[in-house]
Amino acid sequence: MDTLVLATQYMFWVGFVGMAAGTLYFLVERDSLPEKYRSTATVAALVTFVAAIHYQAMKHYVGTDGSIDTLLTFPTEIRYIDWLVTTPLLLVKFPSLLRLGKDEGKRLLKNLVLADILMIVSGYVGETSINNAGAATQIGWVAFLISMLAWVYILGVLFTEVTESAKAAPKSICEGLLSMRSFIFIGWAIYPIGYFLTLTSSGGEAAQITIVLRELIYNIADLINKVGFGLVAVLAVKAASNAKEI
Ligand code: RET
Repeated sequence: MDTLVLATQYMFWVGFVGMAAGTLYFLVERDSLPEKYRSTATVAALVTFVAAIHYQAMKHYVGTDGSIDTLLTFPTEIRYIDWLVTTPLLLVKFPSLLRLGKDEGKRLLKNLVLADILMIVSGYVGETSINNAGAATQIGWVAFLISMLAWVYILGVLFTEVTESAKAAPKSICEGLLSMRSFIFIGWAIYPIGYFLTLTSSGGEAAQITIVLRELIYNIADLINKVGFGLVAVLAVKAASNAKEI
């Protein structure tokens, strides 16, 4: 238990350092990409930079003293503000790498971002209600379902429309887009698992532990989905440029 609390507290630290290091890497790599594709690295750096600021704040709130009371005061609103800003930025990378026509790109982005905002806002409403009650709530369940539906919609768009257009992109970019699609499918699935843990708890100390575990899971998922996802996108552009496909 103490170890779990400490591990979660230190993962806020590791999250901060990882996001800061990711930002530096994406900015340094940016200039080595073909000009038309540099925005991919810029957006990746923006995502990790915004996250680094939020992790800096969160790590300050949750402390490093191994005490569960300190950790349970973590600010859910900062976590969700971070997601509200960073997830649309992650989704922007799809139309930008596909290099779609203006109208087509705009429409695709609009659908993805609206569903994404619904997913995050609904998750926030559910999670704060669970935190306040210290256990599962009805609002928590309804919000979970709405959020899940929005995520499934995003996956639907990625597996149909985006996959179709990806086939027309240069080979390395297409491969990168398909891996990025897997991040949204597998990497993003980690978040509802974390949330679900708190939905199945009935209160008391056990419920507090699920909240701590949920935050640990979110921290690990964030590193994968922000730094890992950015790396895949940037390396795909590099590979395409090295192979003279773009
Ligand atoms: C919530 C609520 C329960 C249902 C679902 C959720 C999804 C959260 C996701 C968050 C992704 C965050 C990322 C941040 C990185 O920048 C809100 C936990 C489906 C998918 C990728």
